Amino acid sequence: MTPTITAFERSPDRGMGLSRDVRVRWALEETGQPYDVRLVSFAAIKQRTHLAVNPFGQIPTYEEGDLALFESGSILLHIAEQHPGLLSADPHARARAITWMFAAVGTVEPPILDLQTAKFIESDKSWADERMPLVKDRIRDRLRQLSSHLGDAEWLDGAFSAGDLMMVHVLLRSRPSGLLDEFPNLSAYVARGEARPAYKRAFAAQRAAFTDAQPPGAAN
Ligand SMILES: N[C@@H](CCC(=O)N[C@@H](CS)C(=O)NCC(=O)O)C(=O)O
Repeated sequence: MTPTITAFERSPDRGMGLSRDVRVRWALEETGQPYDVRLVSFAAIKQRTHLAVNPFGQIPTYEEGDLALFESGSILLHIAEQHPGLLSADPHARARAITWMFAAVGTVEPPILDLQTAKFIESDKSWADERMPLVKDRIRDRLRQLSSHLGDAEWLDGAFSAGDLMMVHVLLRSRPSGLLDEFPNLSAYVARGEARPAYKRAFAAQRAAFTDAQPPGAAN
């Protein structure tokens, strides 16, 4: 059965590929699965129909028959477990890839999200400027640790996996700040992810949804 995912009809990232439906689209593309997209507004995700699928009123969601999931990590794991391509058949390699998925969302993503909170929600506070270097340094700490682990390797643990997919997408969110560029091996790692045909298809699909939603000229 073809799954249906949700994505913003007008993504706040203006089609830059940062919204979390992209990681789900990417996983579906890597595993060669067709999918449908239900484009939703910010208002719609706070309403009862969407809250029945995601109680936190967020995208992405994933519906497949009578299965309804939320949380991009859980959705990715479900896709990777159902279809070959993102998790090794070797139980240990598989467990390590899942560990990297958790590391991406649980350890690397939080400080990156904190920077967005600092920029977009707290910037008018009297203490905002003072806090900013601390926020950025917390990201640097994680990037430095990840950079040191990755070294010259192509992917985090052998072949490309669901762990790399999640990590690359999480790291993409740190690029606009310039912090990713401070770690050339991580920049190159992200670029390798972006160069994958499946990523390109996922990115293009998300961007098309954004561009289609804009009045002519508005996306420039
Ligand atoms: N931990 C969740 C986070 C989901 C999330 O924050 N989604 C954003 C879009 S990328 C959203 O829906 N934001 C709207 C809101 O939180 O009101 C996941 O990984 O799926």
